[in-house]
Amino acid sequence: MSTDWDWLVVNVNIATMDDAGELRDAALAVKGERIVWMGQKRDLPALDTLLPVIDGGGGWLLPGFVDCHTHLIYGGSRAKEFAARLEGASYQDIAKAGGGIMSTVRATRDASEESLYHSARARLRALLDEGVTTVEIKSGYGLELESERKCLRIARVLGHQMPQRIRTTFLGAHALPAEFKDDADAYIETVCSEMLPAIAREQLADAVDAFCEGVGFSVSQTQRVFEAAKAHGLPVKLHAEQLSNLGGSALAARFQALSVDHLEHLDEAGVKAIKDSGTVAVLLPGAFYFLRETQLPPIALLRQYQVPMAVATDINPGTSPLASMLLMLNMSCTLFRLTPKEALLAATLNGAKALGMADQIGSIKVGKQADLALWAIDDPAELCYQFGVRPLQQLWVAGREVGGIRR
Ligand code: DI6
Ligand code: FE
Repeated sequence: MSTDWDWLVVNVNIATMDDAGELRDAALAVKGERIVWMGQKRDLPALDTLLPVIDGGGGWLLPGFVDCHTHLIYGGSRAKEFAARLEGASYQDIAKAGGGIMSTVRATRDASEESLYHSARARLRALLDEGVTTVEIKSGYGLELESERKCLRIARVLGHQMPQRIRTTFLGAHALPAEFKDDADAYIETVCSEMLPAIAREQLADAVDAFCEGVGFSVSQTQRVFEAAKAHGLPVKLHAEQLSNLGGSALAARFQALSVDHLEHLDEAGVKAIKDSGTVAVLLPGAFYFLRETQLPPIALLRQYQVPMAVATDINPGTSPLASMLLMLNMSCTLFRLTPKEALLAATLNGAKALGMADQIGSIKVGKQADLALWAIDDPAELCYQFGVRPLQQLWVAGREVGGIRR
């Protein structure tokens, strides 16, 4: 066996999140951006003493977490709306009165690029401190071309400036802007024939999403957005079945959507529809918790039909102002009753699937990108079980060290 690698971690256990399962007292070698060797420590060839060797301290190595659903670029705050909800107003009431998403749209349109950049950067940093190495960022608080473009460009800049991998999603069909009041079809036409083509031309989006909901857009409006996305060669995702069941998931399945997200009101027919399309079910326990929903997503059916489940933060100012993947792991177990194993798979490999990146990231496997988190824990379930401590020792993206408390 050759020793053609740049660095090595030893004295570590590995939760691969792949067919190899868990390896104890293992070692892992990286060359450049990739994992090139992994196995039992006793199988390691004699070491070149000049090689940098990292002592894992008997902890656990996991893939970096993938946060596959965020809206983390936005202006303003919705703390006042939070207070109003505590006095009895509902999320839908506030939206109907012009607050909710629309208040964030006004704040985002008015915000300078610099302030949007810095507030988003702080949220990304918080994720980095918890071992998140890939983040999806949606637009959807601009709702007109210039502002949508502004947010997506900032996301691209963050992808260059911050250590994480960033994937962008165009969510022009997030809400109906005031300029199109009572004419959602006309707005969808603008999304499809003006905004999406410009954004695709500038390569500002890696995917296209929509909010298919009573307070969002209908199934047929969503279909038009998906057709436009397809015409531009962009994969689709969907906010579906969050507050009611409109059947958006079945439509998404017909378009081979990467994911359908939220899903509290998904029924068995919807689960059957997505089971064969390779579509990931993205669970967002932060929004469920923050809106104090009572309808649980159909976890037992998703298990029964073997639909891959991912978990993400949904970071946004209205329904999930919670920039913590560890909190989502905890809530996906306490609120949705996922097992810790399911939750960890949901935050790694299945998150990568929901972004169409599972061939490169999301599990620890020879040939994949070395996006790795070293945790000072005795059992991976600790990452789901406790909250408030962050036992992240070291973090790497593409083989480069980018975080952890050992630095
Ligand atoms: N569903 C959500 O939970 C967020 N967007 C969406 O489509 C809420 C966005 C907000 O309230 O600002
Ligand atoms: Fe969302």
